[in-house]
Amino acid sequence: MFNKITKSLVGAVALTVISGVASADNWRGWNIHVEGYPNTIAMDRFAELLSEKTDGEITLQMFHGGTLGSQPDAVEQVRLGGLEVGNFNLGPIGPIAASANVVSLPFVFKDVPHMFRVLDSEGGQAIAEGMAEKGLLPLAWYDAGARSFYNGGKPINTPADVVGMKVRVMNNDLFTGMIAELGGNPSPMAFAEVYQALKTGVVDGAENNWPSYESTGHYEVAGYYSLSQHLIIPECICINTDVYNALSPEMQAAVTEAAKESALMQRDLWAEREAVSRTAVEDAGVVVNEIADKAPFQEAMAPVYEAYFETNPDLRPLVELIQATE
Ligand code: BDP
Repeated sequence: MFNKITKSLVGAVALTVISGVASADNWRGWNIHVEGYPNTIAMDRFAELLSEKTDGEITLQMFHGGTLGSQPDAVEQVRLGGLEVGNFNLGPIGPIAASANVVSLPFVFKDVPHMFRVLDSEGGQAIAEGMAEKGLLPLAWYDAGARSFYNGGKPINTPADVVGMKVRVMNNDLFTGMIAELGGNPSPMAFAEVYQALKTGVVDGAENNWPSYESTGHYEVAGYYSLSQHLIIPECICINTDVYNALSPEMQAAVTEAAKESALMQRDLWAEREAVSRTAVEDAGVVVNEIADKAPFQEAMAPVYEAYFETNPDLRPLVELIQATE
């Protein structure tokens, strides 16, 4: 009996080796958002699809709510292979991959559909290649809407309203430059710290899209939301480049397919959540204002673009390509 079992076990192991079936890969994934947020739901779906499409050969355990650390730290973790995947905003990736930084130039995209048209074109290809070279291969793009300013004191209508204001930004020189050119005091800070900083007056304001403004509770402590829509930055499901390259072509296709399906789901959920979040904060008493003339904000960004081109002269054509994309 024992012998029989041993024999069949040996046989099974031999078969596994012959057919090249590796033992399951257990991946770990990072996400900053809370339960119920579109990205959280879509990353969980990505994990399910990964198992389904790889017949369980790849499994992904998601860690939501930034429990595995801040976004800049997690970006490094995925690059170095400490984590396999993450849902990242391209803002904090720009300082690492210069081509990915084009999407963080203020007002570079006309609107979200324009951003996706660029990402689906050779522009997106160039951005993706630049990221993959730095160890972060984007499998698919998520929507993160447009970011606008909010603060606790008054509506913002002109750059003069930003003068002297302490504004939290994500870690990226383009964002500190953006606030400085408007006359404000930029304060780069981890996402998790912003609520307390707004509440205690360490900063006067911040900037984000509707869903994050709402899900973080920032609207409770910064009740003026001014529709500047100065940044439209995509997000990725990013994978460590070496992990991806080590997969068989079939596995690579399965992983990419899972990511793309997750992204389609995320974009639908995003559209719904933007409206729901806006209504929720307005019902809670947030004062929302349109900015009648955004031109002064756009014009103030000229030095930010100049500084970017000075450091990255070779990326001028990519920016021009974006601007020329209909
Ligand atoms: C949210 C992004 C998230 C960023 C956050 C921030 O989805 O990745 O960490 O903004 O402002 O919109 O830090």
